Amino acid sequence: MKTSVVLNQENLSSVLSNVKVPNYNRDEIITSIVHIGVGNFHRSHQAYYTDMLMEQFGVTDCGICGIGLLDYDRKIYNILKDQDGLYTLMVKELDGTYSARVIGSIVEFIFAPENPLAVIEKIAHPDIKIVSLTITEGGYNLNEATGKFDFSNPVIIEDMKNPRSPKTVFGYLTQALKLRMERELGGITIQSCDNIQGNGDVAKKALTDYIKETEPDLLPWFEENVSFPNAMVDRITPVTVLEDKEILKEEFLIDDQWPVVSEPFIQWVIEDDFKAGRPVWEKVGAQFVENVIPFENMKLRLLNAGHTLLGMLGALYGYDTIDEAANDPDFEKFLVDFMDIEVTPTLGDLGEINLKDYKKSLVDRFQNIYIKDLISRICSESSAKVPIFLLPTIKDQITGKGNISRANFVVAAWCRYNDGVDENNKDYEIKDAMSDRLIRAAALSHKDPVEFLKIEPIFGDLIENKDFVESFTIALEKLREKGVKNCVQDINATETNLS
Ligand code: CS2
Repeated sequence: MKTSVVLNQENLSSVLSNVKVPNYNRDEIITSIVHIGVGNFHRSHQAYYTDMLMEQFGVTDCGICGIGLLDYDRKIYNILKDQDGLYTLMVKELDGTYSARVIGSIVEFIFAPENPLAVIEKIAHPDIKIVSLTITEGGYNLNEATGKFDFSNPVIIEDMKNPRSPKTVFGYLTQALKLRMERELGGITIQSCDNIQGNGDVAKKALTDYIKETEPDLLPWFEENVSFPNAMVDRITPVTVLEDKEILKEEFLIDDQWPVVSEPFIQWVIEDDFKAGRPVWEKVGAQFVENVIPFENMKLRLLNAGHTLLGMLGALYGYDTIDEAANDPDFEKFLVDFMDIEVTPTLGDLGEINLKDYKKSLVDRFQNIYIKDLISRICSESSAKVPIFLLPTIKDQITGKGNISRANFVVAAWCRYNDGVDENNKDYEIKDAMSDRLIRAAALSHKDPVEFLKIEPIFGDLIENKDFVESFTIALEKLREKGVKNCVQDINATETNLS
């Protein structure tokens, strides 16, 4: 029996030939990108694109330095340290087989809680051209309803008191940018890779607010020298499970402590606004466009909201994975109608994009039985996701006097989800930064559904819209009484105006 090899630089030459490994000299790579938030998504997406550039085009000046900001990041830091920054990307192909590739583009890693000054110095290094971010939808610290930076957040208060040992991305960036200004270094790009409408604009807004309050003298330099391109990012990247690690060990003879698994599909559409230049990611499939907003709109409102829809409905019904929910014919019809009747009218002109094909491809991706994307992943942190993925559709449909029964039902399902128990009486955990408030509001909603809509940072003034409130109330009461399946079937059977 063949034995597996522990993944590290030295062992790369012993890796089986059916696995692609970095053939470039990693010691020669110059780091020009600092990435904050090295989660699975970064590893299946940006780090992969960058690895392809190094491998196929011999580009040597776009190495990535990963930064772990949170205590939670200690695990990935330790693992990547043990593995010399290497990890395996396992793509689950459409026929259920895996293909494996060792990614080498992360050439450095700093664990911020252990060494905050090293992070500030790194971002202020003259070679650094881009600071990219995957800090999650909720990480931008803006109140969803008001759009204002939340200065009451305890970690922000801490950062304002201790600027030299920050904890948040805003504290770090502000200190590092200040150094760059003092050292008269050139401009830099801050590149958000999170699922947010206008993610670059949002990052800019949040950081501007923070700088205004804490280092106002930095503002003129900041406005002149820092750019924030918007981007649409896409690749479904489920949580890595033990079985993935075992398959990698048995089939590919690689012993990797934390491989990353993804679907084959990948997309990255970016506004070409980089202050200090950028890698030629277009050579490996990224698209550079002038205005990315329509792409973002389409992806967030169809894919991400579609995920939330399947996640919430599926969770209540007792499914564990997105493919189970998406292959349930009732939920599939509900999803397709939601996309066609409620989202499509809000998307405006999408130029060249063939929306029909795009929507069809989404259903196929959701239904891929090999991906096994956990519903618990999709439903986590919904308080940050729903206002971005779903509520804009409701607001636009209200304005355009369109149908909102499905989107509204998903909001009701989300409220019901926060009861913490599915329709088979099985408990699950509500993983959400706002879990206490959500659970309390869901409990109160048994008496009066409107209680849930009173969560101001999420719903803002939507509560003032009579039609929305009324249809939410009916949907929630009916859901609790008849169960998700019956309600979905009823909605599926209704006549709907496709105008
Ligand atoms: C998901 C996304 O977190 C979620 O709710 O919708 O992580 C989704 O899988 C990615 O955006 C796909 O690109």
